[in-house]
Amino acid sequence: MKEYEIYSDLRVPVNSKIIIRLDGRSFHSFAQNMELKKPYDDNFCRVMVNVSKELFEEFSPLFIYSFSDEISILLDNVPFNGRIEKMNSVIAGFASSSFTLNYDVQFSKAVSFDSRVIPITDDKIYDYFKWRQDEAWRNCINGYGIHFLKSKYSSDEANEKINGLGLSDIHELLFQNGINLNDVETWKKRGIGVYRKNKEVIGFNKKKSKEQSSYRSFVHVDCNLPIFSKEFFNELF
Ligand SMILES: Nc1nc2c(ncn2[C@@H]2O[C@H](COP(=O)(O)OP(=O)(O)O)[C@@H](O)[C@H]2O)c(=O)[nH]1
Ligand SMILES: [Mg+2]
Repeated sequence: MKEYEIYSDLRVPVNSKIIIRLDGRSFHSFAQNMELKKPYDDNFCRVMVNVSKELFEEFSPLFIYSFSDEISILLDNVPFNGRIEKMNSVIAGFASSSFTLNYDVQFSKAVSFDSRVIPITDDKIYDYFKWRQDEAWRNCINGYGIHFLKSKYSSDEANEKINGLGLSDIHELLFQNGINLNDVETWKKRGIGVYRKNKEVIGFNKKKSKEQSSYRSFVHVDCNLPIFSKEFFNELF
């Protein structure tokens, strides 16, 4: 019967880079059921950061980027010999259970993430992450915008109003009403990155009888990302 498993050999080339993007399934309903704070719920974001960190430790990617309910994982050491079914199912499963383990409140319905594999070439890595970071920014403005409008109008009216506004109109509307997005925390506007960073450690060299410095890498969660540039990724790897 093994020959019936016709998709199990679908692979990406092992020497290539890929991005795996996870997205929470029906997290709009999850947010409603769990009464998450709007537009940003600190505890939900803490959990997503922990999931990203655990994914980093488990699959050793080059870079992870997360905002809202999505996580993009850039891998150069393609796991599972590049088998797509295996990568999508294991990594989505890992994220779902990590999310559940990290949540401090029990929920009644199981959560899940969908997962997709995106082959990527070096020259497109910046474009990909810039695309997702622009989405994080749009999400931030819209999130604050709809939250403000719903405090003034009915839900239907607020939705109707926001649909007629561009991003700069929403920015202006918020500003006129005392909400300055410049003062909002960077992670809400630009998302969160996880990557390896070098740290200098001072040790004592017994043979030479003197202190000596060396570098050790550690997993860094960056809540103060810059606006992505090509240089950011050139410095990273
Ligand atoms: N209240 C709240 N909701 C959030 C937060 N982060 C993500 N969400 C919800 O998650 C959804 C993610 O968008 P999307 O993936 O398109 O919706 P889905 O298909 O229902 O998962 C948003 O629409 C929000 O409803 C948060 O910090 N607070
Ligand atoms: Mg989702």
